[in-house]
Amino acid sequence: MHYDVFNGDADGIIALLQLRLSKKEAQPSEVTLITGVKRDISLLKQVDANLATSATVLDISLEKNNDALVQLLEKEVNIFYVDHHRTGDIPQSKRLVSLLDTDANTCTSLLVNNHLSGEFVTWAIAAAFGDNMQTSAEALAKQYHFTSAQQSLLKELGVYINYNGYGRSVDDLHFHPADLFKKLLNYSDPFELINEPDSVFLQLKDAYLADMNKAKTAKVLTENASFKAVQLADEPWARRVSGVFGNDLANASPNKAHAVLTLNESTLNAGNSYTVSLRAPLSNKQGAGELCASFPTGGGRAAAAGINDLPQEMLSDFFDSVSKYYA
Ligand SMILES: [Mn+2]
Repeated sequence: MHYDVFNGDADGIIALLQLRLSKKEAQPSEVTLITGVKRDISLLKQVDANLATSATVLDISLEKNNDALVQLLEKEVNIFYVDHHRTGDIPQSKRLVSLLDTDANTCTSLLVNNHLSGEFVTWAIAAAFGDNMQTSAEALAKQYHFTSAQQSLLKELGVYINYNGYGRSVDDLHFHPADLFKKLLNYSDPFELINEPDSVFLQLKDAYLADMNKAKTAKVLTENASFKAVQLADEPWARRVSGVFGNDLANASPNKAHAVLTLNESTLNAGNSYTVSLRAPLSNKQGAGELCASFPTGGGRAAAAGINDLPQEMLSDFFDSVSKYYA
């Protein structure tokens, strides 16, 4: 049994899409898909080490999946691992083939695109836009002579697929990421999907625009020259839109760091806490991962990171350390 393990965002879904559409890759006959909401990155432990003979792992931090990876390798499971998040120590094994690059301007779909020598570059461009890698996406689009109208459509597609990955649980999402992947697998050319009436593209677009419209009412918690933090309601629409809304804020003020916070439902015996998504300034893509990792339940990449459960009493500490870091 082969397992495809992938992040439920645009980058994870489209990385797998390129591999499964490919005529260059040997395709597994029997596959189990493992994915989840974008934040759910401890996915590798869901692979059944007794059933698995091989696994493809995409767009989830090796550091966060190290234990499960080591166990699978010990059980002689062959692993193909492609990712751009923090790696931590990389296990040495002849059963592990990896493409790992933590450069802030690359993403898993771009690494897969290189691996496939551009076989599905149109999809890769959409994924890079979806992961908010504007510069890399535009450079690749230019290299392949896409018009600016085509670029905007691919950007929309990437943003909408990415938007679908955000939520506390898959119940918040419009499509389960595994279902969305299966739908997209019908299109080797994303423009075919974009031009189809009543397509998934249009369904996601309508939902995205409705949620973004609501997000414009977000409360500003703090704002200074280097940092802005806003709070969204604890409702499914807000949990869905938080990530892409953060990208929008970042694009509007490229020299500022941005945080989007949503209040978590208080758990029994616990005070209020926040889910935090932090983006480094686009002009200075560093530090976000370390800043978040210095708080309990935090982590991520240099350019974009998060904290799953920031206690209310640490809020001002967090604001201070982010403002100071980027000042
Ligand atoms: Mn990614």
